[in-house]
Amino acid sequence: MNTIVKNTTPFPDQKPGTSGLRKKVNVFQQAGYLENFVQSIFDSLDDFSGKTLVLGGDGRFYNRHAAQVILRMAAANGFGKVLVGRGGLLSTPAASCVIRKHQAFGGIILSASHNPAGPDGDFGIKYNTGNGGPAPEKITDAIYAKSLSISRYRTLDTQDIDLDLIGETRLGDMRVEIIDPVADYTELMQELFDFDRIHALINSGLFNMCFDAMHAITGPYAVEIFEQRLGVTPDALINAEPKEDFGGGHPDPNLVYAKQLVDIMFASNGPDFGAASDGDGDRNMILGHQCFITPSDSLAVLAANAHLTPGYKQGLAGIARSMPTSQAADRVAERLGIEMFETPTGWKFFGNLLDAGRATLCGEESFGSGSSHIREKDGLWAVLFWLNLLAVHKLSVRDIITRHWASFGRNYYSRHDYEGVNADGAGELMEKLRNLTGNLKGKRYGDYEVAFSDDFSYTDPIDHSVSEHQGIRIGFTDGSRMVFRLSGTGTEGATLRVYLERYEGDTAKQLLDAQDALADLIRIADDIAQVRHYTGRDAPTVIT
Ligand code: VG1
Ligand code: CO
Repeated sequence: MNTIVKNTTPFPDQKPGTSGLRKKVNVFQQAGYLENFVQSIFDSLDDFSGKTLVLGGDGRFYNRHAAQVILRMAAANGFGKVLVGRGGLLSTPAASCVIRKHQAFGGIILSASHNPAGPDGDFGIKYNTGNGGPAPEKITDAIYAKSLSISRYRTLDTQDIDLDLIGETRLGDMRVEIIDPVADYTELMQELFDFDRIHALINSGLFNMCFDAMHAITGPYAVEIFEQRLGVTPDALINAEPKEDFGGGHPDPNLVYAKQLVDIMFASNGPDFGAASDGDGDRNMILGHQCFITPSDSLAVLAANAHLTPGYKQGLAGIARSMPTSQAADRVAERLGIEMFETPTGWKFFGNLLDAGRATLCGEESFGSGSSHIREKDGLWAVLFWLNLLAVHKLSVRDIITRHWASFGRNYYSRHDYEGVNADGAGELMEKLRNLTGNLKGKRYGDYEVAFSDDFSYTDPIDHSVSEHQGIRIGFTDGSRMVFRLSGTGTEGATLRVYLERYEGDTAKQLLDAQDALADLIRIADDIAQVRHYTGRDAPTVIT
């Protein structure tokens, strides 16, 4: 088996976004496109010869092909060993878990997360470092720079290997070990949560749940954990069979795209607890019977109750949330007397805080929560965390959240997405807002007075790296906020995200519909940013 060096020319568009490189499948199918990016990753890393790489993905179309290409290139570039999930599969949190547990040099995850899959859908690839977390900007910038000047890549002249057979084989001088994608992850979950207690709740006859895997990667994980270990009946798992095109769906666990689950949960005789995860298994949506928990509230509830679970009974070092995430968790941190961090959007910004032991729980408003157990957000972890709390409190999901609000106050919250809008218009909107930020302070809009406004810039407290232009924030004197930013994960046009938040301390006023409670702010946001004008849209595509 010979190493071959192939000549290639750069592609100009291989800049990783919020979470790796995501493009339409047919972009990845261009000759050399995937190879260029993989070689650029390898060329950006310190010496890895003889070391171990982890490889797996969410199982979408092109996953298998890409896994074979990457294996050949890893061998030709001198890795000593690759750990691959059987079938080329690993959920994002499981990949992070495997990297850490086996002390690998790093890992490559094949996923475009919740973006639709299939030959006409999206594909994605990202690199995670030895701590199990997404590569920081220093590395993603280096990868992009390499991709712009690449002239050759290394691969092997060899056949595909069988990815479905657990065990070890060789590819050139490199060992390839095919591992059970579910085992290490399941073991970690059992260390963190009280499986006996959850098992007792599930088998009490008084509790019903429904988990929606959305035909994506969490299916096999849900079967192993919920069915085999916790005794959930098979009918409580829906869409649990992974498909290469995610069943034609959009595996984004929110009220719009997880409609089947939402309908089940809001039916008059619906289950007590419902949850869904996304394409690569790092997101979660939590529902009670006729009750939706916003991801920001979920983070606050997990933080306030963490000491009741085995994995977090020592308490939390600190909490970190992305900037647009509501300030509900800040109130919990304040009461607990622990540090609170506000980072830019994207899990990579939590890595240093977790590594330094400054933060234990992290969360994003975009249905992401996680902890120091790994370095990615973790969908099933959040579901198990909630199940553990339900088993301890013996309360309904609705009671848990209303008691939380009564104790801490409620941060009414909503995100309005304008998907696939004209990129020039969206850019102009942001540019105009950026120019406005200097002159908004003191301005009045109805009952609201602007207290501050800026383009969010973050200085990492550990390595002091600075990330600028992370979204326009407008804060009001009563603590309400609005945030505007453009998505960094889309593959078509631009997506404008508008995040809205208002605090309500009065228990009597905490049970309004979020859209009603935020109606004034929604109007003000349109007034300030001229959203309709610049997007040409009358209403958001998705409201969460
Ligand atoms: C979105 C979310 C962000 C999340 C990212 C990756 O990014 O807003 O919070 O970290 O997706 O999640 P953006 O740039 O489109 O707003 V996932 O589940 O796609 O890995
Ligand atoms: Co995801």
